[in-house]
Amino acid sequence: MTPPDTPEVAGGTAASTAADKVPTAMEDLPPTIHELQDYTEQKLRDYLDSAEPALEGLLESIHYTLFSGGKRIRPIFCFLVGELFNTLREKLTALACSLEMIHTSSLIMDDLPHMDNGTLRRGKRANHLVYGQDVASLASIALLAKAYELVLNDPGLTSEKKSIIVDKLVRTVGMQGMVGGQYADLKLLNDAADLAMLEFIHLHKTASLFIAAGETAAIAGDASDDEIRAIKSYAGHLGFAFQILDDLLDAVGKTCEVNKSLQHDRTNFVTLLGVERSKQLIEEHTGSAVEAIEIFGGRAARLVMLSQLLLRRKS
Ligand code: GRG
Repeated sequence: MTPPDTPEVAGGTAASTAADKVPTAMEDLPPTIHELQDYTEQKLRDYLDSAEPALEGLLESIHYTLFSGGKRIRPIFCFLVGELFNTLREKLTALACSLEMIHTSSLIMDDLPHMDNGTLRRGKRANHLVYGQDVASLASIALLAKAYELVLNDPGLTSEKKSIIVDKLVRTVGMQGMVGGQYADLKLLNDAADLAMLEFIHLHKTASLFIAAGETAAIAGDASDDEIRAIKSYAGHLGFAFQILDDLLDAVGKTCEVNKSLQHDRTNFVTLLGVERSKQLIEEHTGSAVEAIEIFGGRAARLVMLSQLLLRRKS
C-alpha cells in the first residue's frame, strides 16, 4: 500500500563516525519499552529543571501536560530507530525529548477553544481550563522553542547534523506540516470532506511528526539514503494506522477509556469509511509499515513489535 506523498523536507544524510557506535555484547541488550518511557520522562524533567522563580506558573502549566501520562511513542520510536543503527542513546536523548515537546506543544494548542476546544486530555482537564488560555498558549510556544533549543545545544551532534535536524523539525511543525494540517482540519474539512482531504490532514497533523522522528533519528545514526527512505515509509504508514485507530477509538470508545474529549461530530476515517473498512486500513498500513523495514531483516524486530503494540492500543 502506498502512503500519500510525504511533506516536503530538506537536507540529506551526513557522513558516518564509527566512534558513535554501541557495543553489541549480550549484556548490552536493548532496554524494554517501559524503561525507554521512564528514561524519557526523567530526561524531560532534567531539561526543564531550572527556571526563573517568577515564571513558576508558566513552568507548572508546561509540567501539567508534559507529565500527565503521555505514552512517549515518538521518543520511543526515535530510540528504536537509534538501536537499528547502533546509535548511543545519549546521542538521541535531546532529539527524543524535543519530539515529545513538539507533540505536547501541539496537544496544548489543539485543545484551545479556538482550535478543537478539547476539555479533557489524558483523563485530566485541558491545560487552558486549569491555567487559562493566555498561559496555555505561552506554555505551548515555550515548549516548541525549547524543543529546537535542545537539539541546537546538543553536544552529541555535529553542527551539520543539528542544522539538518532542526530544519526538518521546523518544517514538520510549520505550514508544510502540522500547522498546515491543523488549518485544513479547522477550515477546509467541512466543505470538502472526502478521503483525499482527510489523508492530507492526517499526513500533516499526525504522520508528519512520526516521519520526522524516524528520519531525524536515522540521520543522527548515519543511515544511508535507502535506509532513511525505508524508515520514513514505515513511519508514514505507522502514523496513518495510528490516526485511523485514533478515529476508531473516538467513534467507538468511551470517554473514560480514551481519556480525552471525543469528537463525535467530526468527519474522520470512521465516519467516511465505516468501522470495518477503518479496521482493515489499520491492518493494511501496519502491514505496509512492517514491509517497508524488511531491508533491515531481524535487526528491525523491535520496530515490528512497536507497530504491533500500537495496533493494540486502547487510548
Ligand atoms: C504547536 C506543534 C504545534 C502545532 C500547531 C495544533 C496543531 C498545529 C496541530 C495539532 C496536531 C495534533 C494534536 C495531532 C493529533 C495527533 C495525535 C493522534 C495525538 C495523540 O497522540 P498520542 O496518542 O498522545 O501519542 P499521548 O497522550 O500518548 O501523548
